[in-house]
Amino acid sequence: MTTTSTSTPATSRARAVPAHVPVSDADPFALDTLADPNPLHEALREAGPVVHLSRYGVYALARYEEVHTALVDWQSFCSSAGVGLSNFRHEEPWRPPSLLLEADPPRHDAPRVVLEKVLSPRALRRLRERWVADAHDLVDDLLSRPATTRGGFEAAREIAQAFPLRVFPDAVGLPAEGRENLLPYGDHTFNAFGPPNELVARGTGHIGRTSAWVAAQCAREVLAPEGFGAQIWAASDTGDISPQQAPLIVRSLLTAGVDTTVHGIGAVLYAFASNPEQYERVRAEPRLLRVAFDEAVRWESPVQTFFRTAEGDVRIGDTVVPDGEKVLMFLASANRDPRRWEDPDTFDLTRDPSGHVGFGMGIHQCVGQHVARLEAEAVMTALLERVERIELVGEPRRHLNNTLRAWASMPLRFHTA
Ligand code: 4MI
Repeated sequence: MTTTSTSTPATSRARAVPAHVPVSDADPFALDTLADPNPLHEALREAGPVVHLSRYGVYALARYEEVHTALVDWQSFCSSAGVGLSNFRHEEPWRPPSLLLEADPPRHDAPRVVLEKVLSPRALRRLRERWVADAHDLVDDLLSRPATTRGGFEAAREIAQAFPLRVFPDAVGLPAEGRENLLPYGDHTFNAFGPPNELVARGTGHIGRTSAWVAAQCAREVLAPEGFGAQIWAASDTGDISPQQAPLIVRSLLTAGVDTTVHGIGAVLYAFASNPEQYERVRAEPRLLRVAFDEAVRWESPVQTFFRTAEGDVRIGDTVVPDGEKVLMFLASANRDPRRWEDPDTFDLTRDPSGHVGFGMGIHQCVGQHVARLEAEAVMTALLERVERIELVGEPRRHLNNTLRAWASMPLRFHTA
C-alpha cells in the first residue's frame, strides 16, 4: 500500500479530496487482501483518522473512535443510499433494498420494532432447550465417527455450517425443500456489497435462481405457523407493518441469518482451536462461554465492513466528507484498534469485549444477535460437555467474500473427555 498526503482526483465520480487526507491505492477487496486483511487495516489506522481509497473514490474509517462515531450518527452517515459500494443515488440496486439494512428512519423503524420483538431474548427462550438438545445430537453424532477423534473432520462444514442450517430454517418456518439455496444466496449478497470483482462474478450463475427461491419463501402461505416468518406476517394483521413490507422483512432474516452465524460459529471454533489454553479456561469456568462468542466476534469480525453515505457535508475531525460520498467502515479494524483494545490481536476471555462493533452500533446494530449468541452457546455448551481438547490437525483455509471473514476448511480433531 502507498499512502501520500497529496490528493489526486483518482476516479471519475470523486470530487477533490481535502489536501490533508491521506490517500491509499490499496484494494481492500483484492483476493490476497481478503485472505489476510489485518495488515491493511493496521496501515489504514496508522495513516490517519480518515483515509481516501483512490481505487474506488471512497473515504474510509479504520479507527475505533471514528467508526463508532459514524455508526451511531445515522443522520450524517445514512444507509438508504446502500451499505455497499454501489450508491443508490446514482445506481439501481441489484435487488429491492432491504427495509432494515438499507433504510433510514422513519422507514426503517416499524420493520425494526417488529424484528426486535420477534428476535428478542424473551421470545427466543422457547428455543433454547431444543437448540441445546440439537447441538448435543450433532456433537454426539460427530463423536460416534472414528475420524472425529482420530484422523480429523471438516469442522467448517460439519459444525459451523451444519448447526445453523439444522436449527435456523426450522425456527423461521421454512419448508425443507431448497434450503441449500440459503448459503449461496447469502454469500452472493455479501459479495455484492463490494465492487463487481470476480467474487461477485462467481455468483451470477446461481443468483437468479437462488434469489427467486428466497423471495418465494417469504410468502405467508409458505411459512410454518409459529416460526419467525409467521410472526412477522402476524405483525401485518395488527397494522404494525403493512402486508407489502412483511415479505421483505422475512427476506432480511433469510439474508442476514445464515452466513453470518455460520461464520460466527466458525470464528469461535477457530479461536479455541488456535488458543487451546482459552478452551481449557472456559472448560474450567463455563460461565465464560457468553463472553467467548463476543470475543470471537470482536477478534474475527465475521462482518468485516459496511459502507455508509454522507448525508450533507459531514465533518469527521478536521475532514469534511462531501455530501453523497461513500464511507467505508472497517468494523474489523475498529475491533483491533490498539487505541481502544489492549493486546487487540489476542483472543482473550479475561477481557471485556463489550463495545466491539462486530454487530455494528446504534440504530442498525444487529437485530439477530441474540439468535446468533444462542446458536453459538448451544454448540459450545455441547462441545464443552464432551470435548476436552480441540486440535487443529491441518492448515485451515479461508473462504473469501467481499464482506465476510469466513472459513472454507477447518480440519479439527476432538479429544474426548
Ligand atoms: C449485517 S448482515 C445483514 C443484515 C441485514 C440484511 C442483510 C445482511 C438485509 O437484507 O436486511
